[in-house]
Amino acid sequence: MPDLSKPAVTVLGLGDMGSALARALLKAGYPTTVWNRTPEKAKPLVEAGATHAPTVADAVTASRLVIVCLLDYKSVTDVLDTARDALTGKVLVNLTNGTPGQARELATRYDVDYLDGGIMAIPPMIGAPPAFVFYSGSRSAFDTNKQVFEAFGGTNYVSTDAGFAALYDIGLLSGMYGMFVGALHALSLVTSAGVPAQEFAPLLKQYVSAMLGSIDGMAEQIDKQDYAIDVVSNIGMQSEAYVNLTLSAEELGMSPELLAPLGPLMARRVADGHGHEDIAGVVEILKKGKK
Ligand code: FVH
Repeated sequence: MPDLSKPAVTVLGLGDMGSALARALLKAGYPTTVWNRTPEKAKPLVEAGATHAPTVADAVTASRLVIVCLLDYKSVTDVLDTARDALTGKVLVNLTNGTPGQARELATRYDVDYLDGGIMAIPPMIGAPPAFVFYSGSRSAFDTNKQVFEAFGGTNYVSTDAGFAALYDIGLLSGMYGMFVGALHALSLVTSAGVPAQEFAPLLKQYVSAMLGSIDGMAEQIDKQDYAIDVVSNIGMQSEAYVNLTLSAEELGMSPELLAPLGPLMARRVADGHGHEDIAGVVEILKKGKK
């Protein structure tokens, strides 16, 4: 049963993530109204105590706090444009994945108190401590509703700039996909040579975990724009060794295309006279864009 002393919350979008968010709100006792393009997806939530609204405008009208979690920004504006008037004066929290620029645009599209969010969890994690969400945008909207957001997991407010939650989200996803790139290449390499992936995986995890500490040193060098501080393995040496990653893949008849892009970037840095410095200096090439 919802606790009527708690603020009402509306959730627009009942995909895997929207449903998990609505379920967490219900579990925490918040009176929850839900809407989804395909209304059948509301059924299990209604059985768990949610109210189903037939239209977006009805759903928005039901609560001061409106949370939207749809596939992409196009679906968000398609849905919210149908309820412009009803949105006026509401707190709108957008937890849809997008770019910082998209978040900033959405922040000014409607007459709302806007918060953007980046969910750092998969749906089954929602509601438990390892899950957390980056928030940015209206500080007062965050402070007023922080307790509600705690139903989803940890809260991390990063900036009044609405684009920053997406920035931090994409930053962490970049690290995750970088790890996936290395792991997929490594497992492809060893299995091409007949070594079972499951036999090699513990070694991979042990080595990658040990290397994680190097992120702190890189961050210091990048902030100081000094890639000669505490150099352990200079990029000149690493650039030569990196060629062997591609050659080994080719010897085994596998494609080196996942890992290949870093090689020419390292070689450029060496050619520019930075061979004695650390690999972190590659960011200086990346930050200049595609020149
Ligand atoms: N699931 C995950 O692991 C990740 C974790 C981190 C955050 N992401 C982002 O969360 C957004 C929603 O993801 P999702 O997992 O809920 O996605 P789906 O299960 O595919 O549900 C998509 C919902 O969007 C609705 N929808 C799509 N297009 C439209 C449209 N043109 N108009 C109205 N609604 C639309 C869809 O409706 P329906 O198909 O059920 O009718 C679902 O409600 C996403 O940004 C992730 O990147 C998830």
